[in-house]
Amino acid sequence: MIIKRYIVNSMNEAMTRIRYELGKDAVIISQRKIRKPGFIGFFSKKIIEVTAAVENVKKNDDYMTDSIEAIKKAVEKEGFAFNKSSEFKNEKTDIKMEVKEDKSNLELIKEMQEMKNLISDMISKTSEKTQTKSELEIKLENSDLNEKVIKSICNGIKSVEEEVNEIDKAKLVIENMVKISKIKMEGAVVLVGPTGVGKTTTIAKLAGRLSLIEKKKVGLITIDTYRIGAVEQLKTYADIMNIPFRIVFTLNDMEAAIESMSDCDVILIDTTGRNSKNSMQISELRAFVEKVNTENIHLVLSCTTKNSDLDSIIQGYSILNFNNIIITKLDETTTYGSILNILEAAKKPLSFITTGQNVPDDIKFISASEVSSLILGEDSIC
Ligand SMILES: Nc1nc2c(ncn2[C@@H]2O[C@H](COP(=O)(O)OP(=O)(O)O)[C@@H](O)[C@H]2O)c(=O)[nH]1
Ligand SMILES: [Mg+2]
Repeated sequence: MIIKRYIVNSMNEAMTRIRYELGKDAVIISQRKIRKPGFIGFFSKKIIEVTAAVENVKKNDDYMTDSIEAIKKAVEKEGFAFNKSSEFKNEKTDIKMEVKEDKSNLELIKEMQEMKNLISDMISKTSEKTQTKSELEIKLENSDLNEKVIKSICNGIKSVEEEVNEIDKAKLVIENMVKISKIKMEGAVVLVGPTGVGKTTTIAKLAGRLSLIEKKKVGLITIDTYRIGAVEQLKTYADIMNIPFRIVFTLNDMEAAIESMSDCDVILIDTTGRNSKNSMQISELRAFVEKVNTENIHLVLSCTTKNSDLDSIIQGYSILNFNNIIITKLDETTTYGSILNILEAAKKPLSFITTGQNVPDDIKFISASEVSSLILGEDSIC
């Protein structure tokens, strides 16, 4: 037991010092008012003498050192980045300075203990997770499939009867999940989707393929009048390919433009990228699309679209009744989970993928089995 006597001006001061020096388990044994010793003390204000005792003292510094050491050990054990002892020394010095300046030691100790618990919690959760992950789960996660899709694949595997390994089972399940569009490129074909995903470029690629390779009579219409550059871009392609091109400003223009191309096998219609969160803009576009009166509407999405934005984009465009999906910019990624993320979110079949900026070359049909191989990392686009 340690017994200590304090001469203080107030009980507040006594409590602070006792808590600091002896810790929260200390007890006050006695307190009395006294005068400072000597002649001067006789005229001065009374001061207080407090005696306190504690069973087993652990200094605050020791708590801190323990916490830091524990964190350090836990972190070093897991091989985290900050395992340089110098960084810990600095951290310790910083903490001490802070203590001197303003923060209550007890608060600090509490925070350190909480941090310690948090880190060990994190470590145990991470190691639990990695221990139970199979080779397949790692493959699926590495391909950037979202959690929901991974779950569907894992559930699907359970009902595969073929006597093959887990990865081959997943391949079959993915193949089954990927629906490929059977729609023919004839009549009016409309492309819709957010700005910058590659609609105009894709229209040019399709126009090139259909007219130059398949020798079809193709017409081009654009209602992308918002961006001057976009109209110019498509007009240039139409001129090079020598195919009719019309710009549409009003609903009546649309009718007239389609009428003027009635001798074409395919009329490709480019649209403005609309903000899917702005229902006014989408409704405006819907009126144009309805005028076209076609069942050949493709929602164009880039594989680089954030997973978290997919649902709201698809939801926003759903009033246009798109019935196919085109996925662009697959050359810009090395993981292909986004294909299935998009198809699962849209619940519509895939018509084309695009794989670069070259017109007309960088557009492809792809089979479900090719998509499956890409997702499982057995193949790549470029
Ligand atoms: N890397 C890559 N870029 C593409 C692809 N398709 C289009 N782009 C580029 O994406 C940008 C926007 O394309 P654009 O057709 O104007 O998009 P829109 O706003 O949807 O009509 C342009 O720089 C295109 O060259 C693709 O498949 N891969
Ligand atoms: Mg465009």
